[in-house]
Amino acid sequence: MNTKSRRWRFWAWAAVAGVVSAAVFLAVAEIVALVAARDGSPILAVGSFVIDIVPQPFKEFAIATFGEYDKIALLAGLGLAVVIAAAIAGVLQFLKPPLGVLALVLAGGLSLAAIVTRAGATAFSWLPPVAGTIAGCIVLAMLIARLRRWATDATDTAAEPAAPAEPSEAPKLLESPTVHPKTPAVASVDRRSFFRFTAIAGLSAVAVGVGARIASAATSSVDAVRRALNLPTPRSTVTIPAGAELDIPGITPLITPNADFYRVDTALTVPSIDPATWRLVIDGMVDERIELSFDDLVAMGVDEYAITLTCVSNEVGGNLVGNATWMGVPVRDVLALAGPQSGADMVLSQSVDGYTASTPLASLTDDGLDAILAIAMNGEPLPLEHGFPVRMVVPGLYGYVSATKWLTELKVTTFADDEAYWTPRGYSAEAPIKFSSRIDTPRIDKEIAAGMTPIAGVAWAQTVGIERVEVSIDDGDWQPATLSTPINDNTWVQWVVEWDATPGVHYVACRAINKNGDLQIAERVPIAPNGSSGWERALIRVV
Ligand SMILES: Nc1nc2c(c(=O)[nH]1)N[C@H]1C(S)=C(S)[C@@H](COP(=O)(O)O)O[C@H]1N2
Ligand SMILES: [Mo]
Repeated sequence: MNTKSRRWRFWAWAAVAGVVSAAVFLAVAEIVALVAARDGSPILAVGSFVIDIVPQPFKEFAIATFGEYDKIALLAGLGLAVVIAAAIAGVLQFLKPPLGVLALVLAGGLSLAAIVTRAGATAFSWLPPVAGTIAGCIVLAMLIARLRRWATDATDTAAEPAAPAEPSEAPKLLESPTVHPKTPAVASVDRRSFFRFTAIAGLSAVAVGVGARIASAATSSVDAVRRALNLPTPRSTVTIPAGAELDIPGITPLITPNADFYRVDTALTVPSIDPATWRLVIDGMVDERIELSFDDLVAMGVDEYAITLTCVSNEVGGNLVGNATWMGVPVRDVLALAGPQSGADMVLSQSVDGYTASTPLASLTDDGLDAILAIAMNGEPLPLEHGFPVRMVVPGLYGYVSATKWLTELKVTTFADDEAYWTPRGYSAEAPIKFSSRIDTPRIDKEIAAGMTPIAGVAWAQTVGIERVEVSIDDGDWQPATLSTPINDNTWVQWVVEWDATPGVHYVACRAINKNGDLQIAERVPIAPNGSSGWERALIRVV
């Protein structure tokens, strides 16, 4: 073997040793996190940190490209970055110890910073990254020491000038090969020792790391607590009027099942909160700071509400909108316990993971608006990913300024004094939902047969209500659609137009008129800073 390829071989093994050390780092951190501090997982903390700092256009790109898998894509990207950085650390340690160990310490320090600065960091959050760093450094130092011995022996034996570690030493080796009475057997002993340690460290890291993650998922008992939770009987329930649901194949169901309900949040792992220990704090500009337990909240009396939730990121024709029945307590009743002071104009709702939303105080105290703290969704306790045990739901406001999940605090304040999560990230501090309409069927991507075909969809104008939906085919006259009977003005309605489809390609457009007589905004604008607008125009192929 020539010198060059021999050197590359050692570099490659150094890179492998680096990756194995990083795996040991992560595995030890995971197992310590499992035992001592669940929030101390370095990879998740760094991932959450990345979510918070990436610029808005990149976030939109990620959501557009990976959709619901954006978080998996983020973790995969992060994993790749860890592998590359770890490989470099391995090579550094091989070339110039203790450079690689120092790099690992630096990486550990960064993950430590990401962990302890996160909202909800606990007293022992620092332990997992510190333990992981120590273990990773020891393994890296041991593996590379063996690799360097092997490299030196191999070089001696072959009398090649390829001492990979310290090139300055190479001439010496070449000059006096006989002063090192090494035999090929010695080199192979060191080689075996390196391989054995690498394999043991690598395999145990994978086993421990994967085991810890699985155990962590399995023992997050909040899921069991949720399933065992007895919901109170609501004082009033939602009545679904006759004719509320049209019988049309392909139309969105009137009530979105929980499993199909869109999910949008910045949480890399779903927070698990036990309702038994959950507390809601109402503070800020209030007469009295109040703390409520889950039972306190439920004891205030719950009612059922039907409210359609909409995400500011919903594009024209998009599906980041869903309709559910929610069981909850009016926010105004909860705020009244604390007594908001005059001068306040905003409530900053905060989640256990540090997410915040700014909602106008008036939207929460208005008697005519059903802003609620919800504990149930479609007759079940809130699903974990939809905010268990308590979230806010406010009709007429985009989710990011109102629908805080895993709610822990309501801070009565002012728009002048406080800023919510998305405000410095390119979105408006206040954002009422722009009313809109959507075509569900026929689908743009599916040909249909000529003949009578329903064109149908949904339309929403939360707090105001939909008066009319109109459809235009091939830029022809706007014809009124038949509407389903609305549940209330906070929910979407379904609409349908019967169409005699002729073969060819057709444009179908829809627009809504709300009960104030306003026409849906025609101008196409992007989702930032306060929601998309424009009429949906679908191209339908008829054969
Ligand atoms: N804690 C927390 N709550 C949050 C968010 C978040 O990122 N974190 N996202 C908000 C946004 S942007 C929307 S649209 C709604 C979505 O609620 P869903 O996931 O239950 O549909 O939750 C809101 N509540
Ligand atoms: Mo959203």
